[in-house]
Amino acid sequence: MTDIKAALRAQHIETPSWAYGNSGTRFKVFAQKGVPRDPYEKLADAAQVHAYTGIAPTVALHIPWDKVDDYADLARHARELGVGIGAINSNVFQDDDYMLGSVTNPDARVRRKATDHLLECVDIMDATGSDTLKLWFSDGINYPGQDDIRARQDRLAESLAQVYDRLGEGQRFLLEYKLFEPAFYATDVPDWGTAYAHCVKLGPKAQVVVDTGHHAPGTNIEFIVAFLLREGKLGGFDFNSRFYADDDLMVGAADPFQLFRIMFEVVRGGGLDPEAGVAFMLDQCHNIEPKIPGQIRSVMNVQEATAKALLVDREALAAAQSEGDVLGANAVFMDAYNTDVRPLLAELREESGLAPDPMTAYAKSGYFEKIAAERVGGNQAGWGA
Ligand code: LRH
Ligand code: MN
Repeated sequence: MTDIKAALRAQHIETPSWAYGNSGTRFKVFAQKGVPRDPYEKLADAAQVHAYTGIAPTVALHIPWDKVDDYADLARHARELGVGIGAINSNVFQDDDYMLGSVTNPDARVRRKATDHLLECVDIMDATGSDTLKLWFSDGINYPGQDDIRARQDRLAESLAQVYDRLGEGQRFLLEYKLFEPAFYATDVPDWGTAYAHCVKLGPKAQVVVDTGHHAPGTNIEFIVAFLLREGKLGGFDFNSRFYADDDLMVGAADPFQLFRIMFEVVRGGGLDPEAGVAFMLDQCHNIEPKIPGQIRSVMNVQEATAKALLVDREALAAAQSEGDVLGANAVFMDAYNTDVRPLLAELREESGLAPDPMTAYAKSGYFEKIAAERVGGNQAGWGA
């Protein structure tokens, strides 16, 4: 049990700055009380999640949603709050110039503009001490014939190579894939295979990020995780859950068993070891639920799935698998999944000087009432879409 506790204590989940801002769908973005007005307030809210869970010490930024005059000062503010700046997310999906694509756009001027933004994000990594750039491209086409699918891959590869060459010592980028939306016929980085192929061509500083909401229904995501880990190309996760498309709901909320299966392949593949360098990031939107408790619950969902994955009796599983004992092997797997790990995690938190139940402790803290009273006026943060 000590190893399991040690692994759980070392767990590191990164929360996204944009989860603390207003978000919604094309139909409506519902504003909520106490929402941050700037990246400094977003970091303060993220620090609450770390304060009560103990395992969320970094915050991913999104540029320009988190644009500030002095990024080094923002990083200093984060340190004062007891958190750090995590992945820097580029944004080449909200400018009118990118209607027909960003780095894949037929127009070289637009491609230059997009690539320059990606390079600016590396400058921000230098200023904040972040070692990870996360690249997601909304690029794609809506109608057959609209553009040359092959030529767009050439343009993508050219831009990625420029960014790759700009990366400094200890820096890397994670390429994110997504099946569709906002493009509805062909997306230029639609699946793990396309992302993997580009990353293999570029080199060791390029890895793949698995956003759990970006697959076709029925996709076996844990297979992709096992494969990428084996290849040393699993750079990280954008955790969320969904019932239909890219719903960005709380991770584990829609399918906790899938999250367990994913975390089992992470554990089995050595991905939980800090030196494996797998970034466990949340990428979610709390459209109707309170933001900070939503993040706390999400961190706890990953922690519970991880604890169950660590409880799988690997020896018994391997024995049953080698004997071809199908039901026996499945039973070993399900025993772990059906184990209630909440007492173990409550004990772990108390041993780390934390309250056993982060949700109750945060609710009792009065922090929400404080920010709801203080944060009046100004522009609430959002996607700026
Ligand atoms: C795209 C995505 C990407 C982010 C955005 C907030 O759907 O998953 O990771 O840039 O959400
Ligand atoms: Mn994502």
